[in-house]
Amino acid sequence: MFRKDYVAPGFWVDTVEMGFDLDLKSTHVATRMTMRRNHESSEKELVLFGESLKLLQLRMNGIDLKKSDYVIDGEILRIANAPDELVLEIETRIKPLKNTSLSGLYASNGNFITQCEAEGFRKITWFPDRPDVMAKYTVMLRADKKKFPVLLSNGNLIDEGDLGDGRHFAKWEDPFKKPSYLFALVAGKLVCQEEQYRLKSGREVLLQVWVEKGNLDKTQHAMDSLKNSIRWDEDRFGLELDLDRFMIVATSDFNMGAMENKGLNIFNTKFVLANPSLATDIDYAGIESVVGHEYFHNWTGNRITCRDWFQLSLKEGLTVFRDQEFSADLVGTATGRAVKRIEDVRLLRQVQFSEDAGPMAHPVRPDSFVEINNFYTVTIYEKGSEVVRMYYTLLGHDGFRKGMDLYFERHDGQAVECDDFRRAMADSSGRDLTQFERWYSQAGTPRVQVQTTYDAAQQTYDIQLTQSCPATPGQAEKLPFHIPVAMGLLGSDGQDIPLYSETYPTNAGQTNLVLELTEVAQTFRFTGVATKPVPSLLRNFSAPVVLEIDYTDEELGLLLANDSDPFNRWEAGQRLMMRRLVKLTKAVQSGEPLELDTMLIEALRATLNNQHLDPSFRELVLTLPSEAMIAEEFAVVDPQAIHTARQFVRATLSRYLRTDLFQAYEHNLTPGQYSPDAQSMAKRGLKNLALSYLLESSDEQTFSLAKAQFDEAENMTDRLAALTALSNFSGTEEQQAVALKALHKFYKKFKKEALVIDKWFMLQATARTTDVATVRELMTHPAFTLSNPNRARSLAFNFCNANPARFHAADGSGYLLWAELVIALNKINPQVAARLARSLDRWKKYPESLQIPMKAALAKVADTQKLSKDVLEVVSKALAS
Ligand code: B3K
Ligand code: ZN
Repeated sequence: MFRKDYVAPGFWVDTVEMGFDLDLKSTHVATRMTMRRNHESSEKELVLFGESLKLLQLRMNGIDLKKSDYVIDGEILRIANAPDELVLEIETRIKPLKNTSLSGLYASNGNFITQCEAEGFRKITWFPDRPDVMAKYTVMLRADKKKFPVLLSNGNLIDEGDLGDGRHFAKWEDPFKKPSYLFALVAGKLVCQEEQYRLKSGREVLLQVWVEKGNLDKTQHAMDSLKNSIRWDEDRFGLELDLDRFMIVATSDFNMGAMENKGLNIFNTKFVLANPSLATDIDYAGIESVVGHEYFHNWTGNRITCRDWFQLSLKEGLTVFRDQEFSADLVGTATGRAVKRIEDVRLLRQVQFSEDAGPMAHPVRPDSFVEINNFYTVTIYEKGSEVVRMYYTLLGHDGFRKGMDLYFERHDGQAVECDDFRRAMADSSGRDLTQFERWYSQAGTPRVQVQTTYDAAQQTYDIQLTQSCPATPGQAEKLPFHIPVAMGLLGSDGQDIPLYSETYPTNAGQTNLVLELTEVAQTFRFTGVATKPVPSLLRNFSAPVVLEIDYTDEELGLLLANDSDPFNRWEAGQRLMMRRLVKLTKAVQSGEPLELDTMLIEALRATLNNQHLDPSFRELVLTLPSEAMIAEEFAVVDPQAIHTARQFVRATLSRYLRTDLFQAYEHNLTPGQYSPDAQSMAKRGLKNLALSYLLESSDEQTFSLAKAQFDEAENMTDRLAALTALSNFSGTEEQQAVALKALHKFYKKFKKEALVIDKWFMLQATARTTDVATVRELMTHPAFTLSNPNRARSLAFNFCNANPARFHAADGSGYLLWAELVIALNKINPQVAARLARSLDRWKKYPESLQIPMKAALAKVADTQKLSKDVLEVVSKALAS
């Protein structure tokens, strides 16, 4: 599929009426739609899409169509010579129970669930299943009353009743037109927590969170998050909930996090269910952000949707930006915002930068794809959000809001393109954003090189910025981007100095400035600079680029201790660490002795003990770059050497900061009832980081600290942190036995809680001692199955993606396991299989000795019979790189 080939639909659909006779084995679907010709389209035939359907009946304007009246070619059904206005009636039969792809209509624990984005609706009925066809839906659900007491679909419930013969019905009407990917139905044994909620306008709406029986004690946080989301969108963007009822349904069988179906969001249980004894602080934060994300889609995605799937980031990038801002606003404090920003940037750098540097690299608005489901990527989501954030940085808070207002004013009810969003931002601000378009069309992570010159006699300071962008598949040459570089200058006392630049006269005297880099190279001159300053560039990570700048250790120390921009303060610490981690990795490779200088240790000690800093910020500063991040610093990756180097730093810090770490542990206890508020979460975070460092030292004192925390924990955050520390502890045989016992105890205690058992698998998948053999053994555990995506991710994905030193075993056994898993998953669930397939994207970055077995594993997958196009696209792009 190519973006340039877009053709508007030959026919519009105005209304869709659907009737479902729900039966797990065989469901009958009757669809009646009113259609009219789109005279502006060059597509003259009536085109419908369908997949895995049994077509029973096709009727046009009341007349049964004969086989000769239409052509079915794979997934496409064409009717030539259709009249300009018509009613099309279609009857199909589908098999939900056999549908293990979790796309379309499928069964989960005996309930019916749907997932239609991107192209799942065509597994329910023949339909012009493309996002630019928006229609109004009325849905009649009929099912056995005992087995399926609850019947839900989009919009408002307009009728319900008994059908006799043990069956009942519910009729739903969605007053808003929508693309088919937002269709949803849910039927089964479910219970809900519900609440009437008053909007700012005074209108009352019904909010419901539906779960399986036994889970009602885990819905409060999702409900609170939903109410916070509704309020936030009113306050920050003036956007009100447009329905009288808003429902969330949780299912344990789901391919991703959640889905924004109109008025009937369907969620992975992971992002709904929580109570203190089962969910961690990270889970609580995840629920808040995903509930927000799906709710915000109601305006950015549903009311205004995408013209075609190449525009996916139009809704995803924007909605991620909105959910990031939501979470940041809820914390409220400046440090809280910075902490959220740092976490988001860490993800971007670790996963998106890596994607941008591999065979699947694609622009935020891709030009082609084989399988759209492979393009729900960190580039579309996270880089897409960074692109939206750059408008925010360039236009300011009020300017951005104006742009959003204009976007809604112009496009409400339409299916549009990324360019329409950019145009709204440009027109509302009067700014020329033509060059900004390259952020959508060019893939790759731009590099910005910094050169500075200080002239003491003239008191001038020049910052020269040079940009470049590496080649990506299909894009050898790149044109310069429009890059906002937020910055400040620090004096030798660490304080911001006032900025005077001829380029930005209206900002004279301010301490923060956004430089706009639009050419390959530009020099920005600052005047009246009394002493040589230390530059703080790309504040708050104002653009998704790699900033190449030569700082001395002293300069980084100054920034870490003083920068008024908390993001860059953290960044300075990361640079200090990275410099050493790279050096140490090289030392491991060449067999030199490993040493860590006191400069870093003392800088970290000062941060750890700085009571003026928020504990969550201190936790982030003290967290070493991940092994994956360190790998990005090397042309050829040596996973074992990186692991050894990083472990050495952890162990050294554990030894030198022992007293400080014990103190941090003691100071950040959170006695009393668990609360997921920012302050308590921050304390637990720092305390548990201290614990994990302390357990790098193998002695009885650290061991019993973790053991006691495990035994006495009253919440999952503390319990899991302790168990993780114990599982990675290398102590005496006796201690190992105790640790193993704790692991068994944990399993026994929580074996009925699927989400906790996922954690149990995850913890083992990522443990230092877990090798391929351990994973194979865990796969035979009765609780393990590849059919459930959460479970598959907990063990298989975590091992392949988050335990690099073990996965990249020298004998290639990790890759063999990977190939077996991808092949097995391909039969069950192509979307999930294709995700796992991506673990070998970067095979070219490894030494020859690993490349050979990696390539063999990729080839093995590529040669598999009946390979889905999902997996085929991923492995063939990897092999071609
Ligand atoms: N829009 C959905 C993702 C659908 C993925 C389809 N393979 C969730 C979200 O981004 O909110
Ligand atoms: Zn989304």
